Amino acid sequence: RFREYLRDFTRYFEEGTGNLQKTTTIESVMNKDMLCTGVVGLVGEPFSIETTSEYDKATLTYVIDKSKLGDTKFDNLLFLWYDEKKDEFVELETILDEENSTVSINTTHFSKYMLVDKKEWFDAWKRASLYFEDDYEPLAAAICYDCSGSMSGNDRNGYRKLAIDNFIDSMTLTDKTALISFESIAKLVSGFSYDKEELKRRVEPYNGGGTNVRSAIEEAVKQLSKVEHWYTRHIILLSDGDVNLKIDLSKNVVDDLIKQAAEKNIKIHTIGLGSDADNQKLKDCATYTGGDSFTAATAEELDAIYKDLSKKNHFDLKTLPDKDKDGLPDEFEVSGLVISNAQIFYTDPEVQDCDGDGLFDGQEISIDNIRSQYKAVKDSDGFYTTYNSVVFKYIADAWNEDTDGDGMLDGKPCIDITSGIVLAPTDPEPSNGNYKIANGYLFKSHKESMKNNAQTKLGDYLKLDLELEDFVSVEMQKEIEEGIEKDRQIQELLDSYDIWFEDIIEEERDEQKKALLYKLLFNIIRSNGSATIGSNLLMFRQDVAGDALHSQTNADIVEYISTKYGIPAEKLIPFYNKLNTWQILGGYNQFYDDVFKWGTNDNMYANNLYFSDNGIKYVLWYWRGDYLNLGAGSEIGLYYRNDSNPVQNAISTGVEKIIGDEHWFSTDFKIPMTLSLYWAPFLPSADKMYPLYNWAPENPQWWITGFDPNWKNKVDCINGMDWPLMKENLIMIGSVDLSQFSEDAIDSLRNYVDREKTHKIIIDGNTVWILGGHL
Ligand SMILES: [Ca+2]
Ligand SMILES: [Ca+2]
Ligand SMILES: [Ca+2]
Ligand SMILES: [Ca+2]
Repeated sequence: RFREYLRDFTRYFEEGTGNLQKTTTIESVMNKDMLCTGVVGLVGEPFSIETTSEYDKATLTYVIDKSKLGDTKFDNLLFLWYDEKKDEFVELETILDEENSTVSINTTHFSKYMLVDKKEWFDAWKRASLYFEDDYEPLAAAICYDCSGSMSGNDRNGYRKLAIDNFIDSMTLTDKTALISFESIAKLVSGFSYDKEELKRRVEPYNGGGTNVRSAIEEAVKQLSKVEHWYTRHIILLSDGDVNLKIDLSKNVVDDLIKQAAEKNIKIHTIGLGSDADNQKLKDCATYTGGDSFTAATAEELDAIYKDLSKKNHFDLKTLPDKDKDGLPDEFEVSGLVISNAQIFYTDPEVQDCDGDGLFDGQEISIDNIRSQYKAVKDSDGFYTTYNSVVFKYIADAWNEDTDGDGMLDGKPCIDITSGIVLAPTDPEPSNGNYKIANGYLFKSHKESMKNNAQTKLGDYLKLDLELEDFVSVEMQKEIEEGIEKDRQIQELLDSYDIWFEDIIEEERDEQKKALLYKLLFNIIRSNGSATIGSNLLMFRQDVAGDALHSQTNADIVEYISTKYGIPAEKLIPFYNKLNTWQILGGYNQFYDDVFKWGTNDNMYANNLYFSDNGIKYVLWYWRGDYLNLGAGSEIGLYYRNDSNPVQNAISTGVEKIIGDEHWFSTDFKIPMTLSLYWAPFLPSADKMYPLYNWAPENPQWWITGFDPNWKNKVDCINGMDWPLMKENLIMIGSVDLSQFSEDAIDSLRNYVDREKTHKIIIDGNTVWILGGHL
């Protein structure tokens, strides 16, 4: 739908202040930031530009390959930048140099920039402006508030400000308000504005002077005469005194000023405050112009009156018929929803969630933050025409379940239908691709791999399938034989000599034996057989496919014994609680990490996620690395401590005194967890992630692990090179279902993650996703 991308663009900067060349990064956000990618009339790729330098001004220049411009005329190239705060693409003064084929802008800040074909861009806004003018009636309200001396008695406690502030807050984004204060004279406090904060800041009622109502209405009529024709126009007049207008409807007397207001379709709403207000005149003004009139005995009543006025007069798009209750009025779904990049979406008024991604249409294209958009377009005669349209806020594509194509669905977690395994979290940024890796997206590859490789069941223990030759070399065998021969000779020697000689010979023999033993141990550790020894010590078992080794729960142990020895599982239940792996008994502390660090030659990464639930502290302790005999692996463990339990507290404190760091207990309940590990070198040329394992055990876990003994020390020859198995290149994806915990517990985890920036975590509902590696 968009023109061919002009990938051959080159870009450069002319220096501002500071060395911008070196400190600035330019990244294409094509097909990553979908709002920028979808800009109507886009030429080439949109770029995100960031710098760590301070500068006053920089020039951004594109060198254009004219042969690739297609239908776009060079003269029609226009720079836009994306104002994220206002959700608006802003046209920039673009310097065209056709001779040198460059297009430049001067800028004082960096952001997202792109080139568009000016004609296409403005034509799109012309089209967009056609939709709303008939139906859409935002409100323009001129608030005239009395600041005469008598107000000091009538509004001692500042109710005027409260009521006006609340009125301003109730404005929809397309409404606008002007502020006029008056006493003996009227003062324009603010012309029409959308800026609620600025308007509220300016509302500062005071008390002093007379009550010149006429001057206030004059100013209000003047201001309202200037607003665009599609606005409904209102004056909200508050006064506590005389009304210096000639009006008496009972005698058909109407002041010219009020007639003028009525002719301009301005409704005057009036509020008479206190006993001295000229309520009859105020009422006549309102009646003549079609407004409402109120009386307030005390200022306390003002807030309710302003609220009433607001409710009655704000044109609220949300009140239009919405058959499918998806948040979008039917007529907009049919006539089109314009977003800030000038794209127009059409959705089905009878279907809430057109693409079935868990987000209603109105959550993808939102009415909540709509705003007015004006584009002044110069025609060929040099005249400007203003086009107005209402812009909806784009969150994601209502017709695409994965808007940015990163594997995470717009509005719900991705779950495998047949197995029920959770494959990816809800996209935290549905229109901005996240976690790019190996020429693709992490979760896109992960989902594929999970579908093809996920293991759910444990199989057998790893068996030693090695001959002695596998870890004892020919030379060593010779040495051992020689050692035995030497032993025999030494024994003979001992037999024939005096006893005092024995110690020296004994020592010599020990040294030789010791050296041999070390050599043997070293070779065992380096051999494939060592994984068997390590995994059996830890009571690990292989998954059914033999992809990797995993820890088991006592439920797994019962299942294993029952199947292997034909004992019904029920009979094993009495022993169930006794069938614990030592990891359950041991708890966890920093000491294990230190051992791992040693076992991996520091090629490991560990981190802790803390949270608490009902006074009990929890930690998710996770780890990944290349562990010497088990190979590349990762773990997530759930531990807890209850410091109010005296026994636990004594144990923790005791252990902590010895190791100088925290000690935790393994939990006695289990929860659903998955764990996957990949290898992906940090290289631009890397085109895929290599799966080590995808482990989604059907039994819930308190501790999930996976080690692949085939991946250790070094990755053999990929792309014709040997790659070291660095922890950075090990990509971990774990999911832990915390549904068992309270909302507060998940909130405390969220707070912890927000504070600690060292984690790569996605909290999706009750599931926490733990990621690791160069992401
Ligand atoms: Ca609807
Ligand atoms: Ca949807
Ligand atoms: Ca969608
Ligand atoms: Ca996505």
